[in-house]
Amino acid sequence: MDKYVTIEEFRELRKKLFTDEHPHTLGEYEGVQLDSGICEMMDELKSFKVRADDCWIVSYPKAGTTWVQEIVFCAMHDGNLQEVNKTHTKLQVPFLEHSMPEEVRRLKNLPPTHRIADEMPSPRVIKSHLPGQLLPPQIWTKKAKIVYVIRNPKDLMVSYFYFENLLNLKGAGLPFEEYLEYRNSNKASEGSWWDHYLYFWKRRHQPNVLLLRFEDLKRDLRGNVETISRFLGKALSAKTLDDITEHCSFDNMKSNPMINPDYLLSTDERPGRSFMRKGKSGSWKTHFTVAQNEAMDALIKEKLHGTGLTFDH
Ligand code: PPS
Repeated sequence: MDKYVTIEEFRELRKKLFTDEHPHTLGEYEGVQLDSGICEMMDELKSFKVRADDCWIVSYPKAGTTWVQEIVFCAMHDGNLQEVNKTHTKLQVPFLEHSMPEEVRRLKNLPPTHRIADEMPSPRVIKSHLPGQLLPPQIWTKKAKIVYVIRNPKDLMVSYFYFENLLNLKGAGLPFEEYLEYRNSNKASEGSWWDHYLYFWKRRHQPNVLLLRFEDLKRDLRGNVETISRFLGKALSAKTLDDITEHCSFDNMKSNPMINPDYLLSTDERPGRSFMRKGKSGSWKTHFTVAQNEAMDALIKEKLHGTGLTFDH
């Protein structure tokens, strides 16, 4: 993407989004709520040409996408961190369905993201938050590698709550109680987290799928860096695995201007308002009331009953 825009230009274009002129609105595509702009692209995305040597990072938002994406990108580049740090990760890893509105892109002749991805050399790392059934069908016939990330849905709620407020998305401004109701309904963007999770949970044993948990990355980052590298067919040295682990620690990712999305997304610069917010497991404990926790437990039980998918407390 850096062939089309510099980091500064991207930042300037991005400032125009989610304002009164370009508010964040949702539409519906095949029964799933998505950003209106994404709905308009969806028919075209179905014929997106997937390559067998792609690695896709797929997730429900706020599950740990950026973290896993960075590990994958580093491993794909054999741990060459100089190469990895050359430009911002957001310009190196196309976010398949996410393009700025045409009138904004036109200011810099920036094509939609999927067309830029079409031109990128192999091997590509591609990010998507689309639910499995809406991903380009070739992802299954070409057997591209897919790393799918899940996170305790309670922490996902907290992280998404702050994110929607940070970027002025559809759910911004709602009190936490109402936000929980919104995000736990089919009216939320990207559909319900449980449908999203279960699509990949059911496919987790397919050889081209690696399902990871945010909580496991927190417990053992080095081990997960190794698992991801092996999945990508990379036999990296212990030193390289150590370096990637260090590069992908929360503090390093937050302080690395080529990773932390704050600058690119033109987020609110007040202290404490950051994409890289806390990076912890269990944040929900300081946000949920006892009643909210009970309601969420009941929902998790109802939606995941009989699937084998559970979450630590
Ligand atoms: S997005 O917008 O969907 O791409 O967001 P996503 O990247 O999926 O999730 C953002 C949350 O992941 C946390 N994060 C990390 N945690 C620990 N270590 C590292 N290295 C790391 N990188 C990102 C980020 O802080 C968000 O979680 P919260 O709980 O809001 O802090």
